[in-house]
Amino acid sequence: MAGDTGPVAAYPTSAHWGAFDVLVRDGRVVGVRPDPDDPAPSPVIGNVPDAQHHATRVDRPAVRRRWLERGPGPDPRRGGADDEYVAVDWDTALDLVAGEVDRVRREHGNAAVFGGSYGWASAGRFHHAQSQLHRFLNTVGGYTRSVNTYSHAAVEVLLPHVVGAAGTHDLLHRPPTWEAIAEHTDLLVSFGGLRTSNTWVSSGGRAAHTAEPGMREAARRGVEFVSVSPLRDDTAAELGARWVSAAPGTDAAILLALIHVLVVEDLADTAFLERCTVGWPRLRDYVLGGSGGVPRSPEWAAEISGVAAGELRDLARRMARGRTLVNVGWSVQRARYGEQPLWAGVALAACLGQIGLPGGGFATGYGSMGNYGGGSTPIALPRLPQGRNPVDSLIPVARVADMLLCPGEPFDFDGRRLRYPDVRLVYWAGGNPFHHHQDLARLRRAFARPDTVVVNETHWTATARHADVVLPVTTTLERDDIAASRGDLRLRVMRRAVPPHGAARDEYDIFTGLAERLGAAEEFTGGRTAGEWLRHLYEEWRDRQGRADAGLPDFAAFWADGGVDVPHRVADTALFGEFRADPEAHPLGTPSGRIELYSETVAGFGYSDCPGHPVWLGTPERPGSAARRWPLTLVANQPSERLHSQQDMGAHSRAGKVADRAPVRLHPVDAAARGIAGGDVVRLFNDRGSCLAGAVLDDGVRPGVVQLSTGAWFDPSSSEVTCAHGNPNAVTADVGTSRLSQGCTGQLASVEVERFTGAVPPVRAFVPPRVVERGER
Ligand SMILES: Nc1nc2c(c(=O)[nH]1)N[C@H]1C(S)=C(S)[C@@H](COP(=O)(O)OP(=O)(O)OC[C@H]3O[C@@H](n4cnc5c(=O)[nH]c(N)nc54)[C@H](O)[C@@H]3O)O[C@H]1N2
Ligand SMILES: Nc1nc2c(c(=O)[nH]1)N[C@H]1C(S)=C(S)[C@@H](COP(=O)(O)OP(=O)(O)OC[C@H]3O[C@@H](n4cnc5c(=O)[nH]c(N)nc54)[C@H](O)[C@@H]3O)O[C@H]1N2
Ligand SMILES: [Mo]
Repeated sequence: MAGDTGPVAAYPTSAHWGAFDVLVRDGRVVGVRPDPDDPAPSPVIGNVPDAQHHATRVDRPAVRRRWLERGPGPDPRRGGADDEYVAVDWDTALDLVAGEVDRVRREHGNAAVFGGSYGWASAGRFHHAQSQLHRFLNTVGGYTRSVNTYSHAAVEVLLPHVVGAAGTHDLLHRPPTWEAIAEHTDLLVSFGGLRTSNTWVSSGGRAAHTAEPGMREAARRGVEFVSVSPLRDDTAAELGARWVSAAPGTDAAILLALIHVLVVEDLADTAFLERCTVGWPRLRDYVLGGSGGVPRSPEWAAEISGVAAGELRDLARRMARGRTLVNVGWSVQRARYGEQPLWAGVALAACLGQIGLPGGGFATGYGSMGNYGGGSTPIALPRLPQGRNPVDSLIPVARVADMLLCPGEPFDFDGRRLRYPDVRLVYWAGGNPFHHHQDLARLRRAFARPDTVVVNETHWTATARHADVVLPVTTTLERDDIAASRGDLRLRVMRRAVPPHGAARDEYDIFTGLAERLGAAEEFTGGRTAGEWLRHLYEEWRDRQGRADAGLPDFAAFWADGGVDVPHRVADTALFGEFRADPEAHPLGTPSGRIELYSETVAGFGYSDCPGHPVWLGTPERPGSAARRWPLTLVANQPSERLHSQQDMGAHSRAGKVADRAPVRLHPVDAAARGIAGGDVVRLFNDRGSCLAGAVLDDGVRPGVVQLSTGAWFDPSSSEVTCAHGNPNAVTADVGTSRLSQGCTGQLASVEVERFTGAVPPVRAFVPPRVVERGER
């Protein structure tokens, strides 16, 4: 991939999509090459060279002209197509931001500063944008924070009620490895598939991609796979999985029907249920249709899910025959009522009686993240300490638009009734809410509300274009850092490969500059330079490994070697093994100490959208007449072309576009009914918004379903559609999973699709905004 003149140097580095070498000539990135030790490198690395030097890199601090001229205040035109920026020098920019932080904290208190700032940013343990921002804000009095993730908020909030906090942690971080699955598991049933491209990614970057080879080896050794999903290619063809094509959002019904079969055919492990769970009689009663309810039979579930009753019956019997692992992927809970399939999945695994046996029971994350099933390392990775936040104001992360639109209003969250703070200053570093949030037209109205929006960014994303002050940040290729993800095999050096782009600065330097202006420099820096921090974080991590690892190299040797293998790897554990063996001696962290198939706590909250045991609450989006108006279900899953919105201008991402836009896949029958041909520009729409996309016909998509992955850069420049480029969040609903978790529900939405017959607008997402010199018009 390198050019053909001049000497090329290779710099090993790391990104969330893996370890690779950057090829550099004359200070420019000219190519990439996979790490030779990576058994299954990801093509996403192909986006790096274009993104590094793209026209959308922010090269100077920039201030929105209207904010500069009018001062802080709500502005309905924030992010408008006519917005113009004025370039300023760093001192001016830092004076403006520090002055505004100071004004807001004095006039409104620190809770008026939102530093929730969710997002994946980049790999690198020290220059991690959110950690830097949080540490800075904590030194100047604190901020309103966000809790939990867009990824799996229902896992984080519901499962502690079901299996305890430590049990939830273990489910997320110590599930059976792929090797254990190959050895012990007969059948892996995955709700939400096992998408290979999702395993290319691990937060923090992984030394080697082990999931794809792990799955393949498990299949070779005879593990059978069942993939319950609306897409055939959610599981790689070579695994030979049985595809159970199911209507999206109906997993809870399917799971309840599988339980029904186990009960009526006397296949449920009642000894396990009695010994290790509470609430089974109530759940059994519900499933059987007691107290005037409906029996949750395969026939009942077939109507809802489109999966034949016979197929469900066979599946339940097969599950009971051998060692079975039930995986509920994160997509399944990233929808309205997302708690239900999770809880029903635990209940099904409990009925099978295999929780705590090697390679059996329940899991949540295979096929969602690359490090899941890749082993664990119990000692935490190096991490920049964030200090203490003296402000107690918080929101569930996906309620950001509600917070900005409804200050002072109450909301429910996990049994608590909280109020939204009155936020005046939004500070975002390392995330792209105009990628990740739902109902982007509504988010634009929300971003009009605060007095000031500050964004640190490498690129002119849609979020940067909604900011009043944009501070240019270095990419990982422009700074020294240390990389690893949870459970990683190796801690790796990320050495600076190229000089900073334009005037871009490291986050650490930016926040040091702000802290100096606010009298908190000493507290923020701890008296260390960035280089001293790297050494300190490494040495502290090495100390934590303990005596047995006195052989770990010191920092200088680690840096010179380019990395060190992470010690104390736990290759395998039988998840919940001790609990299973003796639930009295090793109780779970639930009120009963057992798996709660009925939770008095959750029932006590009185939430109709998340009652005391798993139930079927209906399809996620708008039944009845709305369902007839928007008859197709949009699956807005993760893109195989990139990570979220990052590097969408890169070569691998561009290669996936159709008619310049994000590809939308639909079944040929649905396409024919609408006169749509492959390659057409189509419009996806509902009453919330619309976006254009390029049609791809594929019979591996379930009829009635359309699939448009996330991450096309939001392009609101056309007056005819909400997004001209194909960002699915133009049409998704901004509503929580339930009052319990308030999680992101972006995975599914009801839509209609038509051939776009108007004049097709150009995609303008990759044209940076106008930035003028001060005084220039
Ligand atoms: N419809 C729908 N929406 C979804 C989902 C879905 O399934 N469906 N999934 C959701 C999920 S699970 C997630 S995790 C979110 C992801 O949403 P995000 O994490 O917000 O998405 P990214 O595109 O990774 O945004 C990271 C941003 O950080 C910037 N960046 C990179 N490095 C640095 C740095 O060093 N400093 C600074 N300041 N910035 C940096 C990048 O340029 C990029 O703009 O999306 C969610 N949105
Ligand atoms: N290449 C790449 N990999 C990624 C990411 C990325 O942006 N790019 N993002 C990473 C992040 S932050 C996260 S949180 C994980 C997310 O991991 P997941 O949530 O597991 O990933 P998704 O791709 O959103 O969904 C997986 C599949 O679930 C299926 N599905 C959707 N709805 C339903 C349903 O109701 N029922 C059933 N049975 N199946 C359904 C869809 O067909 C979809 O392809 O992925 C990570 N991996
Ligand atoms: Mo995520």
